[in-house]
Amino acid sequence: MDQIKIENLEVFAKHGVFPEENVLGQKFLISACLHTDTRRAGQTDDLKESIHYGEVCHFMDRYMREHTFRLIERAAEMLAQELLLTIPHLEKLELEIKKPWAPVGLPVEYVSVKIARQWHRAYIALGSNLGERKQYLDAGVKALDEAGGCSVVSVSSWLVTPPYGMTEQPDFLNGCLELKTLLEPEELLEALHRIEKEAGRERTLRWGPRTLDLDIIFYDDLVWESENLCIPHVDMHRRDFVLRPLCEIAPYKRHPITGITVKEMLEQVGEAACG
Ligand code: A4P
Ligand code: MG
Repeated sequence: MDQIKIENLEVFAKHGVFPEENVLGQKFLISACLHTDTRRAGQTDDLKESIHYGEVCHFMDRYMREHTFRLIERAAEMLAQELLLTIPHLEKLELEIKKPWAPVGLPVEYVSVKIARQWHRAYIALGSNLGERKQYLDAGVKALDEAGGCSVVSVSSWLVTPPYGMTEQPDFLNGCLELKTLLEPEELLEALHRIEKEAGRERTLRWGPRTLDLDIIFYDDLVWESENLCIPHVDMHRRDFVLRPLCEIAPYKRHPITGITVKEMLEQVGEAACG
């Protein structure tokens, strides 16, 4: 990814732990490294294909002046999030906020916080086999699109599938979607649980009937295992009801452990079922 850099933009703002800092204000220096693909702009000479660094400077200046935070950690977190949400073509950024007049009572050139934040791509499997199944899935898509720091990129069709695992239950309606998100994996899982709960989901039986089930299938090329979360989803490569809709929106996405594409995994599941 290419980079556009802004070094030491000077802003007068009122962030700090001491009340005087919130009243009097002081100087901050902001540096940002914007990761984006500049190739189209390089070929066409068209600013709309790139990031307008002047606009970014004014955005950062305005945001820092119009808000007051105690910590520069918080200022950096919020500013990075707002930039990623607002600036077209911005995929990732490194942001440093320096505080040259920090009240430490000793001679120091500056103190600073530097963070890196980016958009992530996740694939989410949706399933429902109770009540108005289509409405639950549609509501799940809408809720995810409206969740903070999330934007739905594409959605598969909804497919009717026979129950897998516990077979004595109604047929499912299943689908998959691609999500652009600023949330970290555990935060995304929390958001999914909140949306399932809003759909009236009750966790009684494992693999049992549910109004709405939302599982993380992939998150970038992350391989992650913790007590609550396993990415990629442990059983996805065996599940026709995940692979078929996923193949509609991401046939060439590779499993980060096996290197096998979704399309190939789907073919393997079909062969296993046949023989
Ligand atoms: N968890 C771990 N990894 C993940 C992940 N990648 N995404 C944990 C989401 N959750 C993950 O899930 C149990 C716990 O798994 C979560 O609390 C989370 O911390 P759950 O949704 O509470 O319970 P569950 O869904 O009953 O269990 P499980 O094992 O997730 O079941 P599945 O895998 O969701 O299977 N047949 C058809 N045709 N279509 C279906 O959609 N779904 C199931 C449920 C069974 N048969 C089906 C279908
Ligand atoms: Mg689940």
